[in-house]
Amino acid sequence: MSKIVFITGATSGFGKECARIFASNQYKIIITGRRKERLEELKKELESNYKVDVLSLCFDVQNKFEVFETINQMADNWKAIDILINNAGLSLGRDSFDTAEIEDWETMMQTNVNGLLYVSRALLPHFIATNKGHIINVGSIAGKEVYENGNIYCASKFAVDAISKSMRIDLLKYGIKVTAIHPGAAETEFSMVRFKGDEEKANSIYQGLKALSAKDIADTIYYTATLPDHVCINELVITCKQQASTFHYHRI
Ligand code: NDP
Ligand code: 8X3
Repeated sequence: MSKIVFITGATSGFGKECARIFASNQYKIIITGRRKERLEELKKELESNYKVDVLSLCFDVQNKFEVFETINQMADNWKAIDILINNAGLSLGRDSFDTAEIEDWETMMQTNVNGLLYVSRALLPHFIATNKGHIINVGSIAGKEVYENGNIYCASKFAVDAISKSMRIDLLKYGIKVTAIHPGAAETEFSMVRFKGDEEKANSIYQGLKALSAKDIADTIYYTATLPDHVCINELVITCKQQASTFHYHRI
């Protein structure tokens, strides 16, 4: 029987590439995000290219009610989820603590932290019922080291790191594996979102770098998800070879 993977933030970047790699390996896929048209497009692509079942769920992870309602209303045949990839997230702004927009902070915390908590709790009963499952949380190198003007984005990803560690301990008794993936700079829509559509600023992040691609991260996630059942990668920090920390880059 095909395994089921539930992916948050599948309309772009890492999440979209995860959907592709799992579908190409005959998993049943649940794709989620706020942009309905993108979800529908991706569903068609996966169904047509890989002949797999795809369920598309459109919701905002910040909205606790929407998250629980949507997940509770899934048909029973979709509820036996094997893998949850908590990937939806964003950074908004790269400003000093004293001038950053408070609304940006709120959105980052509500999305990167609360959203991950809501989705995880809403799905946990299905994992617990079967005494198995794998939760893969996408953190960041920004959740390992803070950097200038990274403030609350870093805080949200430090929280993902702590939550992943806590989940691993508390869910041990249910046979649920928890893996945290912490990427460095990767070229997706991330910087366009962070800099609110300012293409020049967004592109400058990747200047002189062969940055990670969404596929690099999806391949890594797929690897961690397909190891023998008794093996659990706890966490991985992954950068391109031109990055050594949040501060040290060798740009050419
Ligand atoms: P993208 O901007 O390309 O993708 C982000 C995804 O998150 C989109 O599918 C978006 O969907 C979804 N998302 C954002 N907010 C919400 C929300 N409120 N509700 C539901 N879905 C939401 O960025 P990446 O693929 O790069 O980012 C994926 C994750 O990786 C994030 O958690 C990010 O912090 C992390 N990360 C990224 C790095 C990078 O350099 N790119 C490095 C380290 C970590 P939609 O807008 O349709 O809702
Ligand atoms: C994204 C990587 O270094 O821009 O999480 O914060 S960084």
